Amino acid sequence: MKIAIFSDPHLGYARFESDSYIQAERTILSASENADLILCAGDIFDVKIPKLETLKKAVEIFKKASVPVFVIHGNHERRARDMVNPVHLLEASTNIVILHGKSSIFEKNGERVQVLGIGSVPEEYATDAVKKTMETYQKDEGAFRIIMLHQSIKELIPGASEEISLEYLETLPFDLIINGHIHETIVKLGGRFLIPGSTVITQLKKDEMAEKGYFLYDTKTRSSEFVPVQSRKFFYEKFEFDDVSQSEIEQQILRRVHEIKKDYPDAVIAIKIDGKLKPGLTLDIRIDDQNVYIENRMDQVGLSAKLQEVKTTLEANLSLREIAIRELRAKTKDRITLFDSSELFEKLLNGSEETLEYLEAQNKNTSS
Ligand SMILES: [Mn+2]
Repeated sequence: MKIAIFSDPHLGYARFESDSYIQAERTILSASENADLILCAGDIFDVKIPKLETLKKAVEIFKKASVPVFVIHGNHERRARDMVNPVHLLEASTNIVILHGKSSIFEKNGERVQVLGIGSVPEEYATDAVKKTMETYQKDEGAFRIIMLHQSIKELIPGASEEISLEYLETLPFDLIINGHIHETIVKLGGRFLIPGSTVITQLKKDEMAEKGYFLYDTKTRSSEFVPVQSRKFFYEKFEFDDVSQSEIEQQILRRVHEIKKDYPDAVIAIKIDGKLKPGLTLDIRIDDQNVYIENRMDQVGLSAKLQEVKTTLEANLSLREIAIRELRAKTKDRITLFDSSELFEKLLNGSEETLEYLEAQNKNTSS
């Protein structure tokens, strides 16, 4: 049997709204053609209460599925117990089946697939939720068994602690473990654990340069292939400058943007600028293109230097007032030498009038 697995279409996602619809529809159409069953691992919608336009689109898109579709809800759709979420509405209007804490069997040509779904729960409850569900789970011995989740995974998130672990999931009696939530395509446990990733760009991060699409899993060979779905190209470009002027930066960036646009006119481009400007300059780059996003980190203290600064501050056990005065002193260093930073800080605390009086007095003192 062939099973198509996709996730996180985030229908209605504001920044790339039409992409979210178009790419989800292409996924459903392609999956219907290639698979006997479609699974969607949550975050079908971007928000808990989508606008009517999005709901209508979702119904139209999921109605195009010509094979059964099993889904779970994601964290973006999760609402309090007994409340209606948008996936419930989609189930009431189409043929999709929601699996939350329950399993369903799909049978074709004498072959059975049993899918257990557990929709998103807060991360700290994920392991307990799975354990609890397993207590009542009726394992179908003769079926190919799948569990589908929408959670963070301990081993995949740096610094994670309470998240459910791959180590635990691996011990469960399933042939295939599917997870949503993480928007990047990931394969683990020799192909037994699959994260298809999102079908739309949602974060302007480097990972998003990878192709969007779905997994096509073959239960006979117990292997999968990633089927790309035509989607908007994303480029993540990093620039580093040293001792340059604003116009040099602008020129270089524009050259690269034009180069990309020549091949992909509607590409989304994220540009990260790092480095140092010529002394005394500040960077104000604006590119007149709504698909170009600029992250300006010029002339900022490097991250490690910043961390060290915070550490030193903590160690010094300074009061908020002392920290503020120190910051003010650092900011005004070499620029304002006429008065004392801590004195100025006190005046600022007392209001703008007093500050102005103080500055004027200082000015008179020095010019006379
Ligand atoms: Mn998501």
